[in-house]
Amino acid sequence: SGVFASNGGMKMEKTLAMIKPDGLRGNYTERIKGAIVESGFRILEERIVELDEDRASRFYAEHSSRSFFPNLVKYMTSGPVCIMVLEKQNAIADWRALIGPTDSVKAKATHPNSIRAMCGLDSEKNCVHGSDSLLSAQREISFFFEEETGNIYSLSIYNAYFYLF
Ligand code: IDP
Repeated sequence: SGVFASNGGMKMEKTLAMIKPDGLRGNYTERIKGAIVESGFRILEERIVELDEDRASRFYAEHSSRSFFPNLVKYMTSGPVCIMVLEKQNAIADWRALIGPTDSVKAKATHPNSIRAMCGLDSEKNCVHGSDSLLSAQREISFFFEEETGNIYSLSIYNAYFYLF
């Protein structure tokens, strides 16, 4: 019985977390990272990047036909963002739960302990991002950690390489 389902059936997962420009500007980074660590996530990677219009548009390509898209791209290019890869059992759903609903006003009303309730402003400026599925998590992690550097290796191989050299 120690071999199967010793973790209640939940899988070890990686997800992409981002502190958006308003989060960095508002000095929420340390509080957000505190909440991340207290909730049992390991921060595997962390990097500050500035998105240009092209990369922000590609990151949010699925919303390109929405009326809020031009403003979303402006917002996401208004300053640096902090990209993190988080690991934990059930990381994808648990990180989404910790950040709270998209609309920060709703977050304050219904999820007062969420990160968006703590530092978000409205339905656009909601201070953090989290992958919404396994497929998005894989796409978004490689968007920032493989595509940009041209690195074709998995994160674990990348980390092992770092460890060895
Ligand atoms: P999510 O970030 O909670 O997954 P999505 O629906 O994927 O929410 O939207 C992506 C981002 O686009 C949101 O985090 C927010 O910054 C922005 N956004 C979403 N809906 C609206 C809206 O109705 N008005 C303005 N901005 C929005």
